[in-house]
Amino acid sequence: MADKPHMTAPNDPAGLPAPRRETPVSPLLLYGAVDSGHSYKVRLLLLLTRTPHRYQRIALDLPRADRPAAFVAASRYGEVPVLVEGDVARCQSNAILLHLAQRTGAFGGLPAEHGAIVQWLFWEANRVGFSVPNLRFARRWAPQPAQVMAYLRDRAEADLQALDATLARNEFLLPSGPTIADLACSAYLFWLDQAGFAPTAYPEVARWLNALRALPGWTHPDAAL
Ligand SMILES: N[C@@H](CCC(=O)N[C@@H](CS)C(=O)NCC(=O)O)C(=O)O
Repeated sequence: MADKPHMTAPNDPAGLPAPRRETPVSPLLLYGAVDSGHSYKVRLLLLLTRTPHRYQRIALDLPRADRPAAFVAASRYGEVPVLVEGDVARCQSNAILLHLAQRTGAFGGLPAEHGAIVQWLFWEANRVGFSVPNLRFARRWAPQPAQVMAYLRDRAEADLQALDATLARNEFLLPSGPTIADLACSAYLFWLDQAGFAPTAYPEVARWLNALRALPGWTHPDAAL
């Protein structure tokens, strides 16, 4: 990565070095965007773990080439979120969650749960992290033909049903308590009404979202992003 302006302090006009900072600049920089549940998962984990970081919002309505050069350089897939740490730029929200769980030692579950957590992250990427955001996007910003809307709605219903059935047996997705699996799978569900679902339509999901809201440091996506 070429661009690391946030890592350097400016010199003064006389050419003297900048005074030593009392608090070092955070080495973590998260690029995210409003309305992006994928960004929200990562931001929420940083907030819940009180991990020092900077957050920079990217305007996704700009064409990719017109976004800030440092972000374009860091974002391998042109998408948010991206977590920059020194010379390393990490993409893909669930991969970032896995990294941060290891880095912080929090929300990673028990060692025996790691395989199940990874399975939930892959499930989320292909199921509830696809269906609900696309349905919400279509309803709010980009209406689609009826057949497409029905397809998205059917998929979202199946995914919410699957979550509801699991959560009827467990308080969180994994027995040990809240993990990155919960953060990933719930991210877009704090906007469930915008996808056209009543908050109480899936009672176990509703209970689970309330349990997540009760975590110290939990922040609604509209405020976090
Ligand atoms: N699989 C990716 C999905 C990321 C994604 O879809 N990001 C969207 C916002 S939620 C984005 O950056 N869209 C803008 C674009 O593609 O130009 C992840 O989990 O990080």
